[in-house]
Amino acid sequence: MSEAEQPPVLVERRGAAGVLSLNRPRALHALNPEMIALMARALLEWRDDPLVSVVIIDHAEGRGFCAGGDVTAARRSALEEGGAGARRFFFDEYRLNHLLYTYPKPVVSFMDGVTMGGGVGISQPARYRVATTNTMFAMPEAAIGLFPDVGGGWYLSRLSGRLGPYLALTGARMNGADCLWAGLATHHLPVAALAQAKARLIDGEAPGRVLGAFADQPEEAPITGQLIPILRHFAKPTLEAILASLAEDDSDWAAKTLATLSARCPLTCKVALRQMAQALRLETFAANMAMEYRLAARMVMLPDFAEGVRAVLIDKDNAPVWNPATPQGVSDAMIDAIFAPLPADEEWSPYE
Ligand code: QUE
Repeated sequence: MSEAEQPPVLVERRGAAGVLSLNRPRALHALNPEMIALMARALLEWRDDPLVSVVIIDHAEGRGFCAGGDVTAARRSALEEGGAGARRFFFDEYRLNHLLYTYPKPVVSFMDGVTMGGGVGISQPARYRVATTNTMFAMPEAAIGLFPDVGGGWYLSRLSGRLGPYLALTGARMNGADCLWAGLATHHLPVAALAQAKARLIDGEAPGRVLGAFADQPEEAPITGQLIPILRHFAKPTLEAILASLAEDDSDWAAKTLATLSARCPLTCKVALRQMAQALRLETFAANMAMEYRLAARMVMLPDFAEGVRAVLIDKDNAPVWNPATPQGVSDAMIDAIFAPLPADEEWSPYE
């Protein structure tokens, strides 16, 4: 069968496991509406299927795990049809994220490769999260004028120190050892052990036992060398204060981080900082996803999203022109409007 004839998620019950294998290798398994629908339908079915005791989420072939969501399609929807399709995509994607977060059976995600944006959204809600030497974790939405969605506000705001705002604003990459250190992964496995680990899950062995049996101790996490400057600068209360703090630090790290932040979308950065602060105060993941959906419904229609996707993924010039162009140009009133409730009939709600 050629790739065109294969479904973009391979859905299979194998032994005790329901297996969801992302299968869009030419897009690094970035999620499209069909993939969301296939996963949601299988998970709703398996929820009440006594033959399924564990769910595995991985990628089928080639490099993995999942590069994000189909943001070029969302951009097209925003530019050509008022964003209805993009809003439907985010609505359904967040329902899938929430279904996984509240799933009554153990879910095991294998972050064996690039795990960005939408890939974070389907791996972080899993009770067991496996990192490897291939893991490259990032929330890079500030580069495309979006914001760290798919539960990003919930997960990032709950990381230690000021790691969350640092990752949200810079889009910095974390490797498998970093993910294990931060708690974004529960286990680190050798790539050579993944097939055996999955086979034992399919045999019905308890996930904690299986992963514990294969887990290894990775090299020291590189992120641990940056925690002090991250804490010092990213504890500042505003984007302007973070930038000023970095500018006063004459280290190479500060200069590099300042250069990175100066290229990021100012509107996204301000939205993300407020999102981190608010998400930490929310009691439920559902409330977090309802908040994120308000942000997504607004942000997708703003010029920065179309411009960011153009610059990074379409023209690949990596030279977006942001509007507003500076942090000072982004007023509190603009941020307030993005966080405001939607009309009641447009608000997000989870599956029953
Ligand atoms: C920010 C993002 C995404 C991104 C890069 C960013 C994103 C996304 C992709 C992506 C990458 C490779 C592909 C693809 C999509 O890149 O969401 O189809 O082949 O999906 O800086 O949010």
